[in-house]
Amino acid sequence: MITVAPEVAEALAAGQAVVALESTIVSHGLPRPENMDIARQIEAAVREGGAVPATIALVDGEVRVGLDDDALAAIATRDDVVKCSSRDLPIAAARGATGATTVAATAHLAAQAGIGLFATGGLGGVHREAQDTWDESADLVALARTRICVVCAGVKSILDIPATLERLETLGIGVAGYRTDRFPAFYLTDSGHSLPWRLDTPEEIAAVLDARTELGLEGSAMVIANPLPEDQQLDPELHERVLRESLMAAAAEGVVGRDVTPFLLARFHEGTGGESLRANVALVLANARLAGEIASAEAARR
Ligand code: PSU
Ligand code: MN
Repeated sequence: MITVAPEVAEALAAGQAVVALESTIVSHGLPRPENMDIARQIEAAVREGGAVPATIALVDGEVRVGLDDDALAAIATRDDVVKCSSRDLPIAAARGATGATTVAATAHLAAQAGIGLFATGGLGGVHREAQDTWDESADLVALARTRICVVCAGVKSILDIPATLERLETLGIGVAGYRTDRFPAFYLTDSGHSLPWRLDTPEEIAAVLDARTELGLEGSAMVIANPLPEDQQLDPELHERVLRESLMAAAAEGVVGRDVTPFLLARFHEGTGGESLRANVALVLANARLAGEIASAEAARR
């Protein structure tokens, strides 16, 4: 059920650098029609970092690791693309559905295919008011049991960030800042929370990943938090205002379950006059490039 694109399969067989990319950001996280071009830019950023990109999605029931132009276009433009977390994969696959994979589902499939690096925008996590709604992304538990290193700009700023950091700690998911000891907040450079570890080069991160394996801790994920430079972040006041409006709209419209995150991201893209989109693209491209560099550093150690 898993088809690996020839370029990706060859790179893996030769021990070369490969980076997995998720597809929910393309189908549900970015507005159309820009999403298609941005998806290509993300893949190009992985190549700039020295690795082969492998965007993962479900196309007509087939898991594809590495998408050709037609598959990418299907994910970016079709109206029947389902947002698939890990638990949705078997049902969607058996039914022949077309689905975009979240961080949880992508991390799982990447590890199955033997890919160790993964780049995304921001992880899912504990939602605000989760004490009432119990809304916590499956990304967290999936990362707790998956052999992967994820490069991201922290967790999405729509979430309860301190609660998410506590859950990452409980679940045994390693978190380190890239050239910072401050945890980023997706559109914002600094969430106001500090990190226990800071790593400064792709080589240093590759050494940590090797140590993880040697210590028998490779069964869980390592998160590399890569912040947007301050001059590229979303204006914090604009962020605060749009966030408050978006959360109120979600509550008023009764948005629940897997629709919550796409709803809030879409509100941001509308409510900030394109500013959140600009920041989102900038941070994903930076993460894709860094993941490519880490994958290269890892391949060089092999
Ligand atoms: N990062 C982005 N945009 C996105 C997402 C991440 O920059 O759209 C997606 C990822 O696929 C992530 C999902 O796994 O949002 C989280 O959704 P939920 O909160 O429903 O688990
Ligand atoms: Mn949820």
